Amino acid sequence: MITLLDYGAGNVRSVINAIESLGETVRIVSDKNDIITAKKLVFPGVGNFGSMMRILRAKKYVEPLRDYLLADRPFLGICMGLQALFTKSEEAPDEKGLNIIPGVVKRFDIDLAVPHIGWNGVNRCKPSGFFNGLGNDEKFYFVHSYYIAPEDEDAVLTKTDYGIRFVSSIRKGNIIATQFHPEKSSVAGLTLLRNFIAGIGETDAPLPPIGLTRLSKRIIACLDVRTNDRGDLIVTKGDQYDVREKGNVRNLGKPVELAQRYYEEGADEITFLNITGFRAFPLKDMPMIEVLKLTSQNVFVPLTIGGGIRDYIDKDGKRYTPLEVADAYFRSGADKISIGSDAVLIVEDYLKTGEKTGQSSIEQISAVYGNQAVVISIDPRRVYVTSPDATDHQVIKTAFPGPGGETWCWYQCTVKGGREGRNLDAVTLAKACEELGAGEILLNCIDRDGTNSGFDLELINAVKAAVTIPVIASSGAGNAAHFYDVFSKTQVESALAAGIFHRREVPISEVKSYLMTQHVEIRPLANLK
Ligand code: 1PR
Repeated sequence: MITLLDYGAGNVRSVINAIESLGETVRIVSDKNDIITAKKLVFPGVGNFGSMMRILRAKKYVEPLRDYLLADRPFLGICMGLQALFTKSEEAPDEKGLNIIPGVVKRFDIDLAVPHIGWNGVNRCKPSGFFNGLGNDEKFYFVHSYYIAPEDEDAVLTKTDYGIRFVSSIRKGNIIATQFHPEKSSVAGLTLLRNFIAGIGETDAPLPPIGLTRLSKRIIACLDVRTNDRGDLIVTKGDQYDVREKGNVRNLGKPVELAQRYYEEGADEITFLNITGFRAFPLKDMPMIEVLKLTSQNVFVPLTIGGGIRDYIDKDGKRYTPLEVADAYFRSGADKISIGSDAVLIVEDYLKTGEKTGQSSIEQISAVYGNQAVVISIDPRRVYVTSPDATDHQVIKTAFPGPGGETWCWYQCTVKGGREGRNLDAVTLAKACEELGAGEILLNCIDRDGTNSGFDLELINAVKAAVTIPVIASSGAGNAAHFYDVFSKTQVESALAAGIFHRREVPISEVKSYLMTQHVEIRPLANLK
C-alpha cells in the first residue's frame, strides 16, 4: 500500500494511475495520522511553492511530514514534492520549506525558454537501485521554472543540463525525490516507480560517464474532439477549421482509443481540444472529464485539455470560475489546460488598462497550478496589408504575397473556433498572456490547418521572438520533413499535428526516425512491450 499526499494542486490522478498500473493500491492522505502511519509515502505536486507550503501548514501536515522524513522512512517526492524538502524558495521568499535538505530553490536565469518543459536526460552522480533496469540514455519529463540548489553535494543523485547544470534528483537514505515526473515519463518513469515500490536497494553497476544532457524536441498528437450530429463524442479534423464534409462532422475515431494509439506510437504529449467547448458549460455532462479519466489510466505522457475554460453562470444563476473548471480537469488526469477564446477577451481588457486584475482564468489557474500548467491556444488568421503603416498591429514582411501582391501581413486572433475575428494580433496576444502568467503557447494557424502544406514559419518566428515561454508549432504538417523545417528554421520547442496522424499518412515513428537522421534531438521511441 502506497500512501499519497495530495495537497490539492496538480495531477495526482496520474500518479495514482501509474502506481495502480504496477499492481499497487493507493491510499490518499486525509489527515495527519495517515502520514504518521504510512509505510511508503509519495508526495507529488506542481504549482507554486508558497501556496503549497501554506496548504501543508493549514492542514497541519508540516510536523508529521518532517517527523516522517527525519525518521528516514521511504519517501518519493516528485517536482514540488522535491522542492518542499529544501530550506526556502525564491518563488515565495517569505515561506519556509521543510528544511530536510539544506539549500534554496532558485528560478532559472538562462537564455532558454522557461519553464523547462519536455523530455531531458539525467547524469547519474552516484549509484542507486532506483535506476535498475534503465539504460543511460533514458529521458524523463520535466516541467518547472525553478530548480534546487542543495548546499552540499551529498544528496545529489542526478544532474541535468538546461542552460546550466542543475540537480534533477536527490537521494538521502530512504528519501528520494525527482524534479522530473516519473508518472509522465512513459515506460522509463514506470520503471523508477516500480523500483521505489520494490524498495530501493544499492547497486554495484558502475556509473556511466557524465555527458551533456539535451532537451528533446517534442512531437505532440492533437485530438480535436466534439459530438457529431448523432451525439457521439468523436475525434474530428477540419480543413482550415471546417470540420464538415458533405454536411456531416468528419469522424476520425474515438478519443480514448486514439490517445492510446499515439502513446504507443511514441507521442511525447497528447492534447485534447474540446472544439465546441465555447458553446456549453463543460462540466454539465462532462464528456471530456470521462475521456481524461480513461486516457490517463493507461497513457503515461503529459495530457493537455482545452476548450471552454472560462467563467460560467448556469441556468440557476450559480457561477463557476475558470479555476473550478480547470480543477475538474486536473483532478481527472490533465497536466495542463489550454485557454483559447477567453485568453483573447482577457488580453483585450488587459491592454485597455495595463493592469492585472488577478481574476482572469490565466492568472487564477497559474497562481494555483503554476505557469507551466497554463497553455494559450491561439487561432490566428493571416490579414494582408499593403504597408506596415496600414495597420496598428504587429506586422511581418512575408515571402508569400497576398492576392493583391501585398507583402505585409498581420495575424488576426479569432475566438469561438475561428468563427469571430477580433481586433488583436497573435504576437501581442502571446506577449500579454506571458505577462499574465501563461507558461506555453500553442500556436495554430487557420490558413495552414489541415492543408498538409507545412507549418507557417513566418508566424512561428514572429511569435517565438516575442516571448520567453515555450511555443508549440501547430497546423499544416504534411510530412516528416515539415517537422525538420520547423525545428531547423525556428526556435520552437515542440510541434503538433493532427490530420497526418489520424489518417495514418505519416506515423509518429516515421517523424521521429527522420528527425533522428537529421540529428534533431528527440526522445527515442518507447518500447512499451
Ligand atoms: O476557445 O478556449 O473554447 O478553446 C477551443 C479550442 O478548440 C481552441 O484551442 C481551438 O484551437 C480549438 N478549435 C476550435 N474549433 C476548431 C476547429 O477546428 N473547428 N480546432 C478547433 C483547432 C487546431 C489544431 C489542429 C492543428 C493541427 N484545431 O489544434 O489540431 O491545426 O492540424 P493539422 O496537423 O491537421 O494541420 P476555447
